Amino acid sequence: MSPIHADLQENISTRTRKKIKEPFQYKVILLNDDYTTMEFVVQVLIHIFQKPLDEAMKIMLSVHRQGAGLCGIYPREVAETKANLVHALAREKGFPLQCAVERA
Ligand code: TYC
Repeated sequence: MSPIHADLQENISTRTRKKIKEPFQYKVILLNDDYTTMEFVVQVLIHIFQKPLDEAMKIMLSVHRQGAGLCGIYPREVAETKANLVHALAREKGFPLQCAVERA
């Protein structure tokens, strides 16, 4: 490759790199309520958010005490899918559990 060609090549790839924008990430936040059982929330954290049991318990208790808590940060479609899954599972069991998705 000639030096001029190498220069051009570098400029092009530099410009290309600069243009790449990372996709926004989204937080899934679990909200407290008075009716959903602690056990169900722990199961949701284990099975939908892939948390180990000890961490799932900590997050659940923190939501119970503070009113809300972070379950994870994901690309938008993943965050929305997880939130929809939480709502669908909770409704199936008759629980009012809610979670929110917001830009990180
Ligand atoms: N507050 C609920 C109870 O006392 C437990 C709970 C925790 C519910 C976290 C929702 O996101 C939640 N049974």
